Amino acid sequence: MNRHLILLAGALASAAGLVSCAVNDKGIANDALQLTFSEPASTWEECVPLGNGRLGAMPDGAPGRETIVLNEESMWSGSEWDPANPEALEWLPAIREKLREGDNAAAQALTFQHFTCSGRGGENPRYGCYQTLGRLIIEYGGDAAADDTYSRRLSLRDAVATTTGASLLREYFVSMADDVIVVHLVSNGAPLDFEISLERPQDAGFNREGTSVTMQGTLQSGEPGKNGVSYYCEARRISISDNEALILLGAATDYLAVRDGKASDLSQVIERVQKNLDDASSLGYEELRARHIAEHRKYFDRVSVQLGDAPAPDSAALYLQYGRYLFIASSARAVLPPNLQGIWADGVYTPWNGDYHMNINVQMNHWPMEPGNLSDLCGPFTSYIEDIVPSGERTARDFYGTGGWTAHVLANAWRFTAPAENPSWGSSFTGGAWAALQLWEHYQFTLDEGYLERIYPILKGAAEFLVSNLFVFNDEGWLVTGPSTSPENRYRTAGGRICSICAGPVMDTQICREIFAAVSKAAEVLGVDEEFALRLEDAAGKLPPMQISPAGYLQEWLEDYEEVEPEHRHVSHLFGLYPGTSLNTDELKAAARETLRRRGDAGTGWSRAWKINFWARLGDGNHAYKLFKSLLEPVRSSSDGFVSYSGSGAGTFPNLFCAHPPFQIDGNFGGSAGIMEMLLQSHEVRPDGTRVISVLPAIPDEWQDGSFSGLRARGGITVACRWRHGRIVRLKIDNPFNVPIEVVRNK
Ligand code: FUC
Repeated sequence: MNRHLILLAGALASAAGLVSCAVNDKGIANDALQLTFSEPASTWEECVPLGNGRLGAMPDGAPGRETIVLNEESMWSGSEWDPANPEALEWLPAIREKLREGDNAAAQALTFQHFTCSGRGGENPRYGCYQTLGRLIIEYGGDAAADDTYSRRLSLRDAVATTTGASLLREYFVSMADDVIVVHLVSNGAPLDFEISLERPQDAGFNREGTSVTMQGTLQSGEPGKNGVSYYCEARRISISDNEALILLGAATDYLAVRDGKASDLSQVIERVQKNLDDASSLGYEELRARHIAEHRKYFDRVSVQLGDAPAPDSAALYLQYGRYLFIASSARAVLPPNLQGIWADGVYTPWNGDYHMNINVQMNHWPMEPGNLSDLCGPFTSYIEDIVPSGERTARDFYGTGGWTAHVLANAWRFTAPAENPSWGSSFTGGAWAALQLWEHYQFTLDEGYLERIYPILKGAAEFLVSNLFVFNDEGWLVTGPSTSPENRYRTAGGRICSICAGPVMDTQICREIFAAVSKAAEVLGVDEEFALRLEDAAGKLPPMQISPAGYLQEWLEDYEEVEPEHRHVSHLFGLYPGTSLNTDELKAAARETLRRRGDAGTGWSRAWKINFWARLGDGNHAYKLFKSLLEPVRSSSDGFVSYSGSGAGTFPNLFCAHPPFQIDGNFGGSAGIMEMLLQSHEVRPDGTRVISVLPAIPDEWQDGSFSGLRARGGITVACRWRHGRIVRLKIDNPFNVPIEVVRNK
């Protein structure tokens, strides 16, 4: 067998292990909510993730020299800078004129030349990069080889990982209650013998004092003479008896002080970390563990799901719950929202800087939050968006000469909102409005008016920016965005030129329509801004119509251009199908179906995850399930790259992390949300305001039997359902606000 096949066989074996572990004769019982492995992790993507939102840890379970990859959510290099480019605003009218004339190639040339930020974007050292904190190394003495009794496990319900074998029992968790990383070691043979150390390839100084090891340093700010974020990390070794020991690790940074321009004092950070460690060590292991599990279960136990009775269907329940698990573990105590790798990065230079891409990724990271009954974890994303709005206002003013706020594609911990780098992808400016719509979802699910009041300025500012930037495109008076792109896709002009820049990409039009509608509705609920709402309604009436190509698909652009890559990973023009709601007629849904057929079922990890949601919204459970299986395609990383059946490397790593590739967490979240969307939908509202609660709208033939409870629907509603032989036998709808609803039982 050549190396490629050996690796592939290994990947399949692990994936099979994951699936079977989730099943017992009662379906997915709580004790089945785990990932199990019979060997130590040989790659990072086999390590299980633990986290409390702020701190992340991934132990490899190695017998002799164990490595635990560490993360702290605010390990960001770089610093804030003003990326204004005075040329941009000067050239904007000329670029728009070229777009109006239909000379997109000329508009593109001008945009590339003049309409991008100063100092580039993600390539600027000041843009920075999310970085791993480092590694905790545990070296075990004695005979440490993995034996027959070896196994590794992650319990999703406990948020505790375990390694057994070689006479050593190891447990690991990142305490949700006490904010430290905990490793517990028990030897049932010879007395414990181990050493701990910390590692980091750069910007780190190390110290060892008694039973503690420490690491501290300052990340590069990217600006000469200016300090970046400083961090402190300490690991303590606590001996309980000859056979039992504890390792406690704490870490923090001064990110907030640096970001907010306040005096930063690392000694305060150190004090905080040491207080956490003191408090945790005074508790004792059993109590630490019990407090952690109780805090985690407060979130995790709200939803239970069982799907079908064969191993493969149950992998969908496991995937759904794993998405919820990752969301809790990357949000609970967080200040920042999960980035492209959540809080589980293994490098100083993370892919795409580990930032917040705004043209699908950061929004997808939040899709499972509301339906998955984790609404109360909306804090990090809400405050992140609040924090970037002033920068987005400057971007609106400096680049477009308008009010409101906007964010383009790249966003980071330093409030970057400008059009970045290459306008072929960087010039899309609906990222901010899309993010605002995700916040609006929180209101729709919870009906929390206090929250709506808080986010109303964000919604309004996003709409204000767009409505002020629409320009009249043709004699019919269509109002369009531009210069813009249909995220990361390209088309051929009539003259055969390959272009990306255009006016009025369909996704932008849909986002305008949906943010305008959201703001009108929000203004009505809050009893404010009647006139502004009328202005938005008027503009919405002038947006271009959705156009269906003679070939039956929904057009991605105003013209029916030939696509350069018909199977492109982004399916931006179906924004209005999911997460949006404006593609809501039978005709548009039929066109969306044809669009999806042409796009195909492959793509990057997150692209497959998005397609599960699309097919669920189209009510096609079998196709949604096909996409889920394609998302689950086993992938293994090796020195040869990412190995998978289809050769694309996209799918799922042995630890169930989504493979873009490389690991990108958006696909986990999008896939988890997709399975929920197959079980329950609540986006439709009848003209009289009645909300449609659609139960089992898109389940595959394989899920003849199943149940779920705790899934949330818009309107503050919680639903539980059981079905047997393809028929609903129990349905419980908890509607505490007595929202007018129409329940559609699809089975
Ligand atoms: C978007 C996608 C890429 C990748 C990157 C982080 O730009 O088009 O596929 O996911 O974000």
